[in-house]
Amino acid sequence: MNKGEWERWRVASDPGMHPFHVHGCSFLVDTIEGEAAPAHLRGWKDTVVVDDEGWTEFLVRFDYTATDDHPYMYHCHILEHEDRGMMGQFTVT
Ligand SMILES: [Cu+2]
Repeated sequence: MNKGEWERWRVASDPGMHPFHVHGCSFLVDTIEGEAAPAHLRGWKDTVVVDDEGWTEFLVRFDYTATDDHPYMYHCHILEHEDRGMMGQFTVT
């Protein structure tokens, strides 16, 4: 991912509720299953709930470098889900 550039991320859910969290940024929820985000989900977020096999899209930008030695993470905030693999890392250059 390139520092200072906006990206549109789409996060989809399997059954269940998943509070999806990204490190190193705040983001703007744009759409939920193609519909404009409701008022209570607008504004800067670092976590968004995705559930019931739904999906959401948000706009994200990273203003700080994250290296292979110190990458950022994204993950579900439910510990059991993290432990089962709902977690990843990425760099910003
Ligand atoms: Cu989860």
